[in-house]
Amino acid sequence: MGKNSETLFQRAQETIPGGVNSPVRAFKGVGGTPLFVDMAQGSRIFDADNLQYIDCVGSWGPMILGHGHRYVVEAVKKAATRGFSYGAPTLGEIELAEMIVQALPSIEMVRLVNSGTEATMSALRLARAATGRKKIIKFDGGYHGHVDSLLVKAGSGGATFNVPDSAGVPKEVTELTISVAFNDLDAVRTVIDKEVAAVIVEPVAGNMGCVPPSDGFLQGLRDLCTENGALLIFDEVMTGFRVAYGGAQSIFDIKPDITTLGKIIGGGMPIGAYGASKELMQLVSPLGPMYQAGTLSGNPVAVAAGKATLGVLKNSSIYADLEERSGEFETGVVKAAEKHGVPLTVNRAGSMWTIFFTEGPVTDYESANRSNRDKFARFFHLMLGEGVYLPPSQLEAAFFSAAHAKKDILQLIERADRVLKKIAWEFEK
Ligand code: HOZ
Repeated sequence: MGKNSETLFQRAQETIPGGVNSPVRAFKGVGGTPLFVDMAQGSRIFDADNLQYIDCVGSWGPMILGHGHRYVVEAVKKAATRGFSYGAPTLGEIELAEMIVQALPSIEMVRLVNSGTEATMSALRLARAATGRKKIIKFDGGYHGHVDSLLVKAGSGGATFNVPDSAGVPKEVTELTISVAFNDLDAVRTVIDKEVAAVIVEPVAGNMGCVPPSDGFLQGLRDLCTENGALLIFDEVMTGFRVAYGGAQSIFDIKPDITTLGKIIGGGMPIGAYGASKELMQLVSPLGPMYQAGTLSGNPVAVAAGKATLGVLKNSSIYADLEERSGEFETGVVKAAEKHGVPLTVNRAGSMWTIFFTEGPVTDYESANRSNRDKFARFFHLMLGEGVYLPPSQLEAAFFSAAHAKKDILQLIERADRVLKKIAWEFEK
C-alpha cells in the first residue's frame, strides 16, 4: 500500500472508528491498509498515492455508468447551483418517481428516502402496518442495511467480521426475525405462518457474495407469501436497475408486494426508496397511519444524479453490452483457473459477480463460506498489486460499469491469469 494511504489511515483511526465510515471498507476481511481514494474517472480509481486501479467495486453498485459520466456530472452541477436542499417538494422528485414507476410495474407509488437501510426499515414497517403482524422471515447471509431487526445472520460486514447478530440490538426485537437458508423453499415452508408480516429477500443475493436464486425459488416465495397472507419484499437496492432496467423482478417475472431501491437510483449520491401498490402506499403518512419522514428525503442534487443516470440507462444497449463483457470476463477467469489448476467458482448475474475459491456450486451462505478465505485474501492483494480494485471481502459482490471497455476486460483477464498462476504455486502444490 502507498505511503500516503498508510499515513491517512493512521490519522483516520484517531477520529473515525476503525478509520472508516462503513466497516466493509476497512480491509479487515483481507488484511492490510485500505486505499484512500483521491478521485475516480470512468472505470478507474486513483488513490492518495496517485496509483491507478481498474475499479470493480463501483461504490458497491451505484456507479453503473462508470465514474464521472458527463451527463450525470452536468445534472449535479446544474442542481447544485439551484440550492442543495429545500425540505420542500420539487418537480425532480415527481420525475424520478415516474421513472421508477414506469420501470417496475409492481410499484405504483414510491417514497424516496436517503439510504437502502432507511428503505428496508420502512418497508418492514409498511408490511407490519398492512398486515397487523409482527414476524419477518429473512435469509442467512442476506443483508438489508443495518436495520435492528434485520441484523440476524446478516451478510456483508456482519458475516465478514463474524458478527452476524449485532450487539446493541435487544433480543425482543430479533425474536421477531426468522432467518433460513437462501434457495431453500422447504425451510421457508416450515417457518411461515399467519403471524408472518413479510418475507424479505434480495432476489439475487449480493451480500454473501453474488448468489443467484435457483429455479423456482422466487416463484415459490411468491406463492408461499400469497397462501399465508404475508407480503413479499424484494430488496432490490443492489439489483434494481443493475441486472436489468426493471430489476431482478423483470428478469424472473415475479411481482413482489413491496420493493426497496437505492444505489443506482441516486447515481452515486445518497438515496433510497420503497414502493408498492397504491393500496399499500396509502398507508404511509401523510395519507395513512404509518409514519416515516426525512429532512433530506428527495434531495434535489441526489434526485438530479438519479434521473440523469436512469435517463442514460433507459432504452440503451448498456445492459446487453454489460452482459457480453461480464460473460467474457467470467469465461476468461474460469479458463485461467482451469489452466492453473485452481478450484474456483464464478457466480454472476449480469454485471454483478463474485469469485469463490471452492469447487462450488455456491447456492447459499453455507456454500459461500466453503470458499477458501486465505486464497481469496491472497488473490485480492495480488490483484491490487496488478492495479485491480476488488471488494475487500469474499462475501461481497463486484460490479462492472458501462465504462469498463473491452480493453479493460482483457486486461482484467490477463492480470487474473498471472495472479491465479501464483495462487496455484502457493496453494495447490
Ligand atoms: N451493501 C453494501 C455492501 N454489501 C454496502 C456497502 C457498505 O456496507 O459500506
